[in-house]
Amino acid sequence: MRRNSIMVCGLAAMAWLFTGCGGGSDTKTAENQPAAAEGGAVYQPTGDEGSITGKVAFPGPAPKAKAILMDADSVCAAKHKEPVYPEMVVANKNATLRNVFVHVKTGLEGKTFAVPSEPVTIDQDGCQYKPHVLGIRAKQNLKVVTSDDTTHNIHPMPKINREWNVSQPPKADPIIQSFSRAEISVPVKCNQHPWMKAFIHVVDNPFFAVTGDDGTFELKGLPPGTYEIEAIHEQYGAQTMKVTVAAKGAATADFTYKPEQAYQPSSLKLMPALVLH
Ligand SMILES: [Cu+2]
Repeated sequence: MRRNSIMVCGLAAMAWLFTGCGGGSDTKTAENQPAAAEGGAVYQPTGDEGSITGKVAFPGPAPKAKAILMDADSVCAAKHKEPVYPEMVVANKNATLRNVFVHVKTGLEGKTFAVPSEPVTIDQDGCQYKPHVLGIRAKQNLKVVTSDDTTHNIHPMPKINREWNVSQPPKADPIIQSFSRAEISVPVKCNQHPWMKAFIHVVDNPFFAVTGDDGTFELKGLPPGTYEIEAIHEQYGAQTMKVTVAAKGAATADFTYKPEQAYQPSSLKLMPALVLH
């Protein structure tokens, strides 16, 4: 009997521990606070910092996309006079690619950077996420707002962070959440509207950018050093490049994605290099 009761207590203690780790209110509060960087002194600029700029080229025409059918929710449909296309592949007029997340993947080991107290905002507007791709620091607040007169249910699906989904009716207060660990490519969906998709990239340094309508990016304030820069696109995957930033230097990192890569990923190695006109 005695042995059994010890086991029960042990199990209860374990259950308590797991609850405490996984989703207890204490943990939740801690996660929602902007935190100072962990693991040592925060990096102090020396005046020698440099930058990396680049462009993400996208030669050739973008694959044709079907317009999104929003008829399932008349509020969503009514907000658009023009057809709305998925943002999976958005080619710019200057033959560049939008929504590519570029960041420093390696080279900053041993350095820590303060987490901004300002949140990163994602809006649900016209039943689309704005922005479609965003970068955020681990432990930085994510502020979810809505501009729609319909209820959304935002649902990020991380692999190593805590998964959550929160319903947000029209005019509701912003939802404040955060991700405790760095994790690239966290898919986000809306449980109400299956076409709503976004990607959140959670990183542990401030050197990241998302390409806009000119396909360029800039990573400023980098300590001198050699870095592995990674570009990530939801359809075309990841590419990396080694870049050295000299003291007060301005380095370049240009990437290229080809439209056909998205649809034949398994045969890429067998294909000769394609020339696009
Ligand atoms: Cu929604």
